[in-house]
Amino acid sequence: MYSSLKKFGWSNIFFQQLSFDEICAEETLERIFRITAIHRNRVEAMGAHGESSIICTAEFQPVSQHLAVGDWVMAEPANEHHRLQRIFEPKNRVRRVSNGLPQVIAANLDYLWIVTSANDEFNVKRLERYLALAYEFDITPVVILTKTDICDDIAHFLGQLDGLGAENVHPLSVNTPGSLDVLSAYMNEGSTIALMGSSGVGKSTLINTLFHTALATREIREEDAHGKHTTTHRELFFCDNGAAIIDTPGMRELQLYDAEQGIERVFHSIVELSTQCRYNDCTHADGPGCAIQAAIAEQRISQAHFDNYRKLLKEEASQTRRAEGAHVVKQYYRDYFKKVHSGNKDQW
Ligand SMILES: Nc1nc2c(ncn2[C@@H]2O[C@H](COP(=O)(O)OP(=O)(O)OP(=O)(O)O)[C@@H](O)[C@H]2O)c(=O)[nH]1
Ligand SMILES: [Mg+2]
Ligand SMILES: [Zn+2]
Repeated sequence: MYSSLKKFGWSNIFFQQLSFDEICAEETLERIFRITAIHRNRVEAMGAHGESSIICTAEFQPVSQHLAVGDWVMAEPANEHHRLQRIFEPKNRVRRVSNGLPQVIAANLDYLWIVTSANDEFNVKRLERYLALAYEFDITPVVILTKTDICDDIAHFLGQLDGLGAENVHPLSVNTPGSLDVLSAYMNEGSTIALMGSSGVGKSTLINTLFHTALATREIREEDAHGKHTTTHRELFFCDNGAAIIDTPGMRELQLYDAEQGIERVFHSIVELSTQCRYNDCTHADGPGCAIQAAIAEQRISQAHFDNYRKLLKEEASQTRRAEGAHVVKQYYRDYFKKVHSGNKDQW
C-alpha cells in the first residue's frame, strides 16, 4: 500500500513512525506528503494522489524554521487543501548559520552534489566546508566540476581536488556529450539529491540538461550578472527515473553549524597526526615533537590545509555558540509575548 510513496523517497524509517491505528486506517496513505516548496504560511507537497497545498497553523510558524524541502509530513484534508498535523522525524536535516541563526536547508538527503566550476570560482577551502556539511549529516558527497569545456588546464583543478580526499569527483560540461553519463549512478528511484554551490557554477543548467526541465538559468554574460542569484528558492522535483532533485540558490558563504564531526572527517589526516604529538597538550604551534608541524615541514600536508582546519573549527564553535544564544533569546521573547498576549485575552 505504501509502495506508491517509495518513488518519492518514502522508506522504512518513516513507516516505523506510524502508529498501529494509523497503519490500519485507510485514509493514512492519503495524508502522507513530501514537502516540495516552502512559502510563508503554507507549503507545497507531493502525495500518493499528486500535489497539494498544505496550510501550516500557528504552532508551525515561522514555517521555514519548522520545515524544510524534503521533509515528510502528515496532513488532514481542509477544504480543497490540507492542514499540517505532524512532521516525521527526518533521516537528516542539513543546517547552516545564516544571519546568526540556524537555518534548515533541506531534509532527507542521500547525495549532496557539491557543484564548483573550473574557473576563478574554484576554491578548495570552500569545498572543504561543503564536504564537512555532507559528512556531518551522513550524506554521500559528490564533487562536480563544471564548465570543463571552457577551461585550458583541467589538470590544475583535478590536482587540487585530489588533495581533498573525496571519493566521488566528476569533471564535466553540459556542452560535452557523454560527460554527464557518470551521474546516472546516483539517480536511483527513491534517492534524494541536493545541488549546492556558489551562484553561477551551473547547478540549474546541469539539472535542465539532465532532466529536460526548464529552470531559470543565467542567460546573460557572466560578467553582467555578477553577484546576482538566478535561482531564488529551494525547490524539490521528481524526475522520470524516480530520483528527487533539489535545486538551491547559490550560497555566497557556507557557515557551518554544529558540524564538528564533519570537519574532523574532512581533516582526518590532521586529527590522526595530532595523536602522534609528543605531548598530550600540544598546541601544534611550534613546540618540539609536534607531529603536525613535522608533517608540514616535510610537505606531507600543507600549511593552508592545517590553517583551514583551525579556522573552520574556531568559526564553527563561535557560530554554534552565537546561533544557540540567538535562539535562546528569540525563544525567550516568543514565550514572553505569548504570556502577555494570553494575559490580554483573560483581561478583555
Ligand atoms: N561553458 C559552460 N557554461 C556553463 C556550463 N554549465 C553552466 N554554464 C553557464 O553558467 C551560467 C550559470 O548557470 P546557472 O545554471 O544559472 O548557475 P546556478 O549555479 O544555477 O546559479 P544560481 O541559481 O544563481 O545559484 C549560465 O550562463 C550557463 O549557461 C558548462 O558546463 N559549460
Ligand atoms: Mg540556479
Ligand atoms: Zn602537535
